Amino acid sequence: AAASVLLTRQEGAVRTLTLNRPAALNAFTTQLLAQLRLALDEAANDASVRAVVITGAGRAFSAGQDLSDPLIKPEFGEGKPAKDIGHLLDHYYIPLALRARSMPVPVICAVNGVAAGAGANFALGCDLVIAGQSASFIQAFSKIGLVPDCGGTWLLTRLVGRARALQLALLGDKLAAADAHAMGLIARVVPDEDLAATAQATALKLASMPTRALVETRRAFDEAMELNYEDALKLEAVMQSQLGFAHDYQEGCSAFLEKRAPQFKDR
Ligand code: T3D
Repeated sequence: AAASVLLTRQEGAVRTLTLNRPAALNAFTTQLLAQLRLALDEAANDASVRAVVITGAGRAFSAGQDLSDPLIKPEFGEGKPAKDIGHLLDHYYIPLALRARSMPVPVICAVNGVAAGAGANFALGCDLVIAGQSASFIQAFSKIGLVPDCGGTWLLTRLVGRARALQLALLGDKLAAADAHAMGLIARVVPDEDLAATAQATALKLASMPTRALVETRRAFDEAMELNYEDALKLEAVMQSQLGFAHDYQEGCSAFLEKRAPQFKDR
């Protein structure tokens, strides 16, 4: 039987999803995009999962859209077949990006090699991006006549500012992991041989923490980017009010005062 294009495993409360089309540098076919979204749905709906790690098999994280994938909605112009990329985004990339960004648990992307096009931007949308030292990021879109998608326009401008976002997106040059880290695009760079263990240890640590508060932190940061200062302060108050009645806050305080390790369980 053909190997699955997405591998799933779980260690403790950490679910790891591995893109598995190494011969094509884990380029996204509609099949892989659908399976990744389904796997995230399953992780979201499984109470035993408290953190997710996404990584790639082989020497790449993902080369982005598989440019040889069969047309998903053929249209014909000037006598030759064309594909409606907007349709591809509407039905595959947008639901996937929204699914990842709204996971009820933290999502770590372990970037093990090149991340190009939608592969780069899918990674950058995750909560923590940890890269191996030989990893790289390429906004490949301009080279084939497209704009950054899979959240690139929103993510890049916010992560590194307009000037550097445009430099990356217009030139489409390969950005080394160390440079991506230095400009604030990603959280951390580690030696290649330490990547999997670092991602796993970070995920296990997050999985032992107050999951609901972590996820509300992500949501607060995303919403705050669209709010003025006073409205951000008020959103913090609404969230604190809700979290303050939850189990994990009581447990966190009790454990601190009793000088013992907390047992968090909200999700
Ligand atoms: O449909 C649409 O267009 C919608 C678009 C949606 C969003 C996007 O993601 S657009 C961006 C798409 N991605 C790219 O343009 C990147 C294309 N790939 C590359 O530029 C290079 O492969 C890399 C810089 C990523 C890596 O270069 P290198 O030299 O390390 O590897 P390689 O030799 O180019 O690739 C190895 C194999 O993977 C090769 O196959 P082969 O010759 O061994 O049979 C290559 O064709 C294949 N591959 C790499 N990227 C893709 C791919 N096959 C299909 N689609 C790819 N994107």
